[in-house]
Amino acid sequence: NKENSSSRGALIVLEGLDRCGKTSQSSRLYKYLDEQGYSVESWRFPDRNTGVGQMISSYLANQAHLDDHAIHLLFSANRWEKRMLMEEKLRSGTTLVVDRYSYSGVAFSSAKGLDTEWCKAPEIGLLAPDLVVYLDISPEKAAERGGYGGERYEQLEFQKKVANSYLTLHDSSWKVIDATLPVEDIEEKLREIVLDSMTICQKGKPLSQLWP
Ligand code: NYM
Repeated sequence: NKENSSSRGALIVLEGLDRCGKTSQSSRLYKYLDEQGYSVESWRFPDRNTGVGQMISSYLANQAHLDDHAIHLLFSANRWEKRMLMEEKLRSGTTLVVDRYSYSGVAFSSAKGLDTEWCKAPEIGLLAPDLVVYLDISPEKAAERGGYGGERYEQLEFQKKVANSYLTLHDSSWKVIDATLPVEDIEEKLREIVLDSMTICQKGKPLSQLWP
């Protein structure tokens, strides 16, 4: 463990369209950091293991039908139920690599036509990421990747709307990586920016809250 007890871990978030490669990059990154001896955990949202997560999961599988606002609030609640643990982990020096976070929440719900500010409101007070990495791919290219699974939202026309919603959320602090690069190139770029962010956190960067 390369970190000392007084330094905190970093909250690293990966975002992007469905099939942008987030999940495999998250696990590669986790594996690398773990092998390097860092205290690190791999998280994802939705976290389907909780009670709320199971409701979300059946919604995504089209087994449950919910009002757009109601499912939005469930996705947010799913983050809130993990907030305390998230803060404990970070303060105790563990870096969290998180596959999707509040930005997915806002991007997917506002793509359905919900008001962006309304979508952002329930996220207020959740921990702000130290780093947001957006794996950038066009909806068309993403759709070519062996097709989508059968879950709700996994359709080209909808993903185009999600891509536009993400654009409105980007700010200058986001790091954008071309998701069509070879997997190893993406991995290398990701490692570099993540290690930078972890160093800044170790040096005492305070935790902050959404929306900054
Ligand atoms: N999703 C994910 C949302 O609509 N809102 C959220 O807050 C989050 C975290 O769930 N299509 C959507 C995006 C995905 C779907 O995510 C399932 P994954 O990463 O495929 O398990």
